Amino acid sequence: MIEKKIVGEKAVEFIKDGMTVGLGTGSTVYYTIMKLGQLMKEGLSIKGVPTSIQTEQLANECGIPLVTFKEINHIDVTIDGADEVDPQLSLIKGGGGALLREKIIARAAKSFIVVADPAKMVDYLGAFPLPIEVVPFGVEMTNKQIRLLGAETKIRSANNGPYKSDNGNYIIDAKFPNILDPVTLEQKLNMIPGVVENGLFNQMADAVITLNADKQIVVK
Ligand code: ABF
Repeated sequence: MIEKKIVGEKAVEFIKDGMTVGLGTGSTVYYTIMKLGQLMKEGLSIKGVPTSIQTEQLANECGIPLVTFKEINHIDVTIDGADEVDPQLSLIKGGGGALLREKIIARAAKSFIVVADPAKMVDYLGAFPLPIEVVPFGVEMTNKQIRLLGAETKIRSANNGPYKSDNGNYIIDAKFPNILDPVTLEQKLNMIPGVVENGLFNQMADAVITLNADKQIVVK
């Protein structure tokens, strides 16, 4: 999709020589990482912190050296995609299953930049089922507790049973009606025993790169 390439590649303008960069996961930030790989061949020097095993492999292929939190105190800029973005720049993330590492790496960054094709821009969050990472133990009970908050839920499945995140956990996809108060919902979900993290990213994004109706790049 050309929109993903345009916004993904635009994000490299936020990266300066010598930075430590949080590398997101998904089909939009793919283009950011590919472009960073190209720029490194032309002399840019950065280090990356990957949000998933998939991104770790891509960064290796692109020649981006990787570091862990043992070696750094902070990340300069994290760039990542989103499944939905509302007008306050609250996000739903985790469609790709990497939300926990994505949130840790977004929080660790001085600046968090989101790359989102226009289809991701919504008035209210919630049409996209909210991904929630849960520990396998007691998943049936955790699922019930999430439903009590008003969601229809599904334990995400893969080919051979439940989908497993890079952290060995399950993902519950929770379809809420329009999420009018994402801040409160994020907190309520994380108070349920068994929930590790949820895909609501509130008051975290510093900027969102997208396209307007005339297909022009806009930074919100
Ligand atoms: C990741 O990539 C996820 O949090 C989200 O599910 C996805 C974004 O979608 P896309 O693949 O369209 O960039 O950031």
